[in-house]
Amino acid sequence: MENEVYIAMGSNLGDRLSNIEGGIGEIELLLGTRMVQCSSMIETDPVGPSGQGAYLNGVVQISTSLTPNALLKELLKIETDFGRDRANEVRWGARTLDLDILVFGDQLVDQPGLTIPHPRLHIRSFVLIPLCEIAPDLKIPGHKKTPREMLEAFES
Ligand code: A4P
Ligand code: MG
Repeated sequence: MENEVYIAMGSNLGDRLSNIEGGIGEIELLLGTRMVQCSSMIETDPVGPSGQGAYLNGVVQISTSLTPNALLKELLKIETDFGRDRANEVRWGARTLDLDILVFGDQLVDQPGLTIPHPRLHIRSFVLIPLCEIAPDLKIPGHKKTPREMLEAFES
């Protein structure tokens, strides 16, 4: 069985665009997975500790037969391939590549290392702007609002 999955991408260290494009290339190669849509990559002000550079952010939609846990494992591996060093990071600090699962079909996941839908997606404009570009009317499990409505609420 295949699921439609949305992944948020972010980078603010190193060659940001090549980190993100490289990440997309690796996601496309995952077993049982195909790319459906890619948003534009937008430059955003950092949210979190000061002193870090601007981010490039975007969202991709894939269709995959992987399970949520198997996909997370692969995404963590791809982040590491692109130089992510979690051992020396501060929370919400600078990173070469961040891959967060936003939505996984109609599934709700709440485990120690994995929460889906992503718990902060509705308060992050750097996620909502690119998500709205490719899926403004997406039905998000556990949420009443669509991405478009979430962004409107955020902007008002
Ligand atoms: N994890 C749990 N749920 C998920 C999920 N749905 N997708 C676990 C991916 N991972 C998930 O990840 C820590 C652990 O979360 C993982 O090992 C996994 O087991 P992380 O990447 O270190 O956490 P994070 O991404 O730094 O934090 P989080 O909580 O996702 O917050 P944000 O909101 O993504 O903050 N400013 C701008 N402009 N653009 C950004 O992209 N990103 C952050 C990160 C801060 N400021 C930013 C940006
Ligand atoms: Mg992350």
